[in-house]
Amino acid sequence: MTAHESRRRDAAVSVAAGVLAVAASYAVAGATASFVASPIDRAIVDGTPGAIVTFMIENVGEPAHLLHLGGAVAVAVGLFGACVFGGLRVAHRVGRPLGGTVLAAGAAWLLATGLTGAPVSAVAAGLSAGVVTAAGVSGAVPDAVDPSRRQALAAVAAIVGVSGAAALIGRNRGGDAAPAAAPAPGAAGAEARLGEVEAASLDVASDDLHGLVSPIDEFYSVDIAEFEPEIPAAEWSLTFTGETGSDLTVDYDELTEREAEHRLVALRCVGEDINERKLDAAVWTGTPIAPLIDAVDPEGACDCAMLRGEDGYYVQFPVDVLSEGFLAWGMNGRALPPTHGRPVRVLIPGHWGETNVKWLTEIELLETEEDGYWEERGWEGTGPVNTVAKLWDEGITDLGDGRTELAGHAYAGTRGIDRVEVSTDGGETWTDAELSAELPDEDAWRQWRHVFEPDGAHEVVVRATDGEGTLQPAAESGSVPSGASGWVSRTVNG
Ligand SMILES: Nc1nc2c(c(=O)[nH]1)N[C@H]1C(S)=C(S)[C@@H](COP(=O)(O)O)O[C@H]1N2
Ligand SMILES: [Mo]
Repeated sequence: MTAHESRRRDAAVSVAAGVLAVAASYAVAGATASFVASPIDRAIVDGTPGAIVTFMIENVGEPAHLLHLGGAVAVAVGLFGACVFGGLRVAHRVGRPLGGTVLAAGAAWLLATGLTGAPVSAVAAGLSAGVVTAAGVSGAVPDAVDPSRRQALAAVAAIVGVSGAAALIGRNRGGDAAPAAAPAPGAAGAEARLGEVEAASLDVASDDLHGLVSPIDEFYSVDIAEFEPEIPAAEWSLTFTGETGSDLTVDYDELTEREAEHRLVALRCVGEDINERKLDAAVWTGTPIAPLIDAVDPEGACDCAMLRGEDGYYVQFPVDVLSEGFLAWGMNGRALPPTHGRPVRVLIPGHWGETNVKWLTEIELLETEEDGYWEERGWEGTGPVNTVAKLWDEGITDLGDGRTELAGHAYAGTRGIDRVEVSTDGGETWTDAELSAELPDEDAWRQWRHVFEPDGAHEVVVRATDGEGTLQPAAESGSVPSGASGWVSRTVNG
């Protein structure tokens, strides 16, 4: 083999090794922050200019994730491949096969540890890099430039097979697939409260439309990071920093020993379209944040705080608003699921979803106002939510007797909902919908229901009036920068 051929062969083996190292890392870490592509993905997302992020959210939507994710995986493959290429070169040029193998494995392990800060799961990437280098050195890997295609194909098939297996293993780890959450501290009270709230739900005909409590696996989720942080409760703490009169750090045990409350709280993302489904509610278990704020005695001139999550997310808003907040460790009677901020998140009554920081680890009291993650990207989503009444597909049910049931949810944050009206003639005439009972929770939503006898196609419009008597504005606007407005209107029976 000429020197040139040998280099090409090493390059091919290195790409294969890069793929395997990334696959092995995924098999061990799953879709978590310990997966080697995770920090790269975050760097890509953080480095993308805000205007592009907003353009992608508006025009590409969810599939845009695949773009940065694919880029992150490709970069990871390149980096681990480079470790192996270095090892192979040392083995061939200097004639030190063992040295080259150890070098490749060590470099890959160091790289994975450096990227993720998780030395134990980094062993997977280091080991697979070492194994492939050893195979490449010993000649056990088919010559990639050899015309013997069968061997090359077999190698590709093996890589695809191993990666596929790794993907399957990884999917069952971490992220949403983490072991079903244990009951949260104070869960007994949560179960009772959950029962009460469910009993207050309207009895709608549709099986697919949930009531006042969104099931955990249907609750929407918005993350800036593709891979969620994993923080064992025993290692979690919340620290108050910055302009404080006295410092304070609370750990999980100290927090959950405080008096627990079980609140029905709805969340709504400022980025959703008027009838989208980024609005949900759960019964959250937690404790008010006000006593902690009092204890730290904020002194900053702006009376504002920057909240930070372990995933690198940050958002800033007034201390007064924060003082109304609730630190939650339970959701619908279970420990907080990974996707929703395990072990602890904050819930800010009545403000847009972005203020509800998940994996909350730091609250910095500021001297002057600063932009949060989304505000740096052009959003203005730290204020109170807009009023909305929804009519989703699953809320439209043909009752089979000539009647159609329309049902949905309405939300206006802490203003509450007083009334939902339905028009079946495009807004000419309006009828009051039936409403679910009003609950004591300050940031709850309500359900509405209206049955009518359709006669051909109907233009159905719904609108809510909040607890202050203000009708949901009819003027339509998109979600950027401060939330969608207008009335939900759709053709039924058409
Ligand atoms: N740490 C962290 N907190 C976060 C986010 C995030 O990406 N990271 N997303 C925010 C946004 S934009 C919304 S709408 C809500 C969604 O909460 P959920 O995923 O539990 O529904 O979380 C907020 N808190
Ligand atoms: Mo959001």
